[in-house]
Amino acid sequence: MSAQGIQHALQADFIRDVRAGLGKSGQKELPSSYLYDEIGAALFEAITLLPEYGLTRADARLLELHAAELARRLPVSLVVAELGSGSGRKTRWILEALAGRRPLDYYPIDISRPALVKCRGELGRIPGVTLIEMEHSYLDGLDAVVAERQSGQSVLFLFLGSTIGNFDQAGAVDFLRQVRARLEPGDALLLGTDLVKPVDQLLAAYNDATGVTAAFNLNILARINRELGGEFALADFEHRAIYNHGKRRIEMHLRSKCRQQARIRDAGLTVRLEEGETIWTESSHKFRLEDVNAMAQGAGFGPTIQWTDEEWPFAESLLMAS
Ligand code: AVJ
Repeated sequence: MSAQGIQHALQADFIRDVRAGLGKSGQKELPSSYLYDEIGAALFEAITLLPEYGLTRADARLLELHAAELARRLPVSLVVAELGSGSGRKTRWILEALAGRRPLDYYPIDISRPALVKCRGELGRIPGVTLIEMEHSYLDGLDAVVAERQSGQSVLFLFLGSTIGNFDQAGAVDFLRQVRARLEPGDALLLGTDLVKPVDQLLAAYNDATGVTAAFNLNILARINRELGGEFALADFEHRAIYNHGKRRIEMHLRSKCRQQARIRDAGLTVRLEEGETIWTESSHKFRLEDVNAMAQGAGFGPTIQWTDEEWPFAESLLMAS
């Protein structure tokens, strides 16, 4: 598909998802993947620097600390592919440790072109690492990477930052199963998961004092205004992040401060909201180690090696396809 064709298809998906999520009665919702346009990605980068949000620092600490052991446990003939590369900063430790053994190809997979450009800026000049951008959805990207593997080569997939926590429980296992189906014995998935921790710590991380997370959340409406001719008045919404104890997840919402309606021209939709009604924009599940192991097993992975951070409970799990 041409670059323009891709843009067109992405726009059609956005319209379809906005119609489905905001056009229904009952709890309105938007898929959290739409939080990450170029502005949203920049706001998320700012979140990772906040003192209240320890998740990304814990992820990076673990990868730096255990990169050498990770390399020892994996075949020398290896390619690395990353799902949703983000800024790519914490991936550096892994690539340096692996390429110290033998040069390797690194495939960042992302549907966002600006994200891939940033990733090349961050990781494009590591000695022994050839970076090959994959402008694809996760599973299409996985297909493309395994199609290019040479015989005798293993693949390490990276799914870091607890992005798996955005899926609901069934969705997470289903996704991991689809990843597993593309792997062969000797391949592996390195999975980052944020762990259950005291609720006040979690609430602070998603209700930061500076208001960056609020801006990150509100940007999804601003994006609808920019890209779909929406007329949301952002001042009439407020950021809400709550902890759902039963489901062990943070839920992020946009709460309507008044009874209102907003037209979205390109979706042919007028959204009506009562005072206090919310649009649910993200779930961020928190895991216990046994949850991670159960997910891995349920998806058909073999033995798992785990590293955890004590300062900000977080786990890195190496799921082997055996
Ligand atoms: C990138 C999905 C892991 O769930 O903590 C940060 C996104 N949302 N603050 C998370 C996010 C609000 C983040 N993930």
